[in-house]
Amino acid sequence: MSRLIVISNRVSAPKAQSAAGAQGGLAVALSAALREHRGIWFGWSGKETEEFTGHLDMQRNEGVTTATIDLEQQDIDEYYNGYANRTLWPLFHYRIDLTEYERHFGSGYERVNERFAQSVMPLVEPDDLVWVHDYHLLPLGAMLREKGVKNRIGLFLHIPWPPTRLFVSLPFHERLVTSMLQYDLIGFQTQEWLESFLHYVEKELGGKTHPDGTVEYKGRTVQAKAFPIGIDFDEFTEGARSKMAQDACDRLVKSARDRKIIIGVDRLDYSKGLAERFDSYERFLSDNPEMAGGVILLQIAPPSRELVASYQNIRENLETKTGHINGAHADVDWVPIRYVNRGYPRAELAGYYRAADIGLVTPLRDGMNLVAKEYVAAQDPEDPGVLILSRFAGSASQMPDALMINPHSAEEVSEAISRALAMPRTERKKRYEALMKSVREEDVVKWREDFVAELFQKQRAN
Ligand code: ADQ
Repeated sequence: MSRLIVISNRVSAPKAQSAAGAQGGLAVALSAALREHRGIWFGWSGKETEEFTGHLDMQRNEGVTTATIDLEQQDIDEYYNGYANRTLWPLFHYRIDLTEYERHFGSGYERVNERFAQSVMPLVEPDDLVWVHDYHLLPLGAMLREKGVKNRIGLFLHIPWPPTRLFVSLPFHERLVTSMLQYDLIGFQTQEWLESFLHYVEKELGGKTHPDGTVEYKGRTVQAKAFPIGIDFDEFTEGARSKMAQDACDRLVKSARDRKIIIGVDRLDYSKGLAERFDSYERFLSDNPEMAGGVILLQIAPPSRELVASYQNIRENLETKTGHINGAHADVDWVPIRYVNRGYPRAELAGYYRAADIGLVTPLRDGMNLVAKEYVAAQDPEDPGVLILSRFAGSASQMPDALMINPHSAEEVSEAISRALAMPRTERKKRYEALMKSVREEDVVKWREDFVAELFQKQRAN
């Protein structure tokens, strides 16, 4: 079995995972793969240093070796808060209105990718499989090739790939994608993002693409393919059966006092459609005055990327909206929105999902969206809640039995809430069972096994 080197912006060591308790299944799944492959996880430590030295901090925790580097303040500003989160993230989520194009962000991004390449090089042995993650590191494969790395290198993009017409608004877009064509395998979450990528390669670069996702470009052959990510089903359902989950469920149900519960769980990010969700909920309250005092929206939204202005704006906007909706509709014994800005251990979160009659997942654009899958996995099979899901989430293509909505239409979301609240148990169970089948079968273990197996089949470069 080849050794695996996983490279991502941040590294999540197993110890840190259990301490924080709020880590996603992705970290758990990658750790499991690294253990099996005796691999190494390389990335930024999250720490700042006066002057970049490339010093590798190697640690071994619970069978996983991690190697991290520290970055300079300027690196963090330009690469992480700059190009990754002010340029690529909004652009890839179709928000060119929020996309900032600063030349020094681009040069910082290249510099840090170069630093990653330089630092990880000594760790790479000839037969290792190298697996790079996400939009922070798109040109890394090409930089490794320039340094003579002939290993099989794959990239998985966790976020959408935008339509060509939007993507070309990025200065130097050709350079970015040409560098990506140095990977052997490029994975996307869904067929839709894969097709957008192939369209770009064909129309803008003049590459030749085939229906199976093979790309031919200047004598190189690259495989592009969809690998929909899932949750760590076993770990999540085990947590959902724990005492912590049961206690959380009881606590929420008790505090709701027979009211219907709608739950939303999202990082505080404009791509998640939170403002639109709150507006839709208000629409529901206005359209259904008889529901006053009968329903609660619990929105759990831990802050993220707080150094980026658009994230500060969304936080302020949601605080204002919550105040406004609660002010307009609340009564002495009822507050329509409970808005909570913190993270919870996964088992506790599972309990909250289970207590909720509706899971409201309304991103405007999302690579996949694991919350939709977690909500389903946490339900009581005998009395499951209803998932309302945005058609613009990657997960929509795998979850056709959710109530599918357009998150921009408050009317549509409001109607879906009414429909979900009135849905007979037989229909809820039928939908739940169909959804559960895909959540169980297409889990994170399958995702990584499929990706690694596909990468393993590729030939080493000559
Ligand atoms: P995210 O944009 O972070 O991920 P998502 O897939 O929904 O989005 O995953 C969020 C994770 O964070 C979930 O596991 C959720 O349980 C957890 N989480 C959120 N709020 C929490 C809280 N308050 N407490 C504890 N945990 C919380 C990116 C892409 C997605 C893609 C994933 C994986 O944007 O589209 O699905 O990567 O590839």
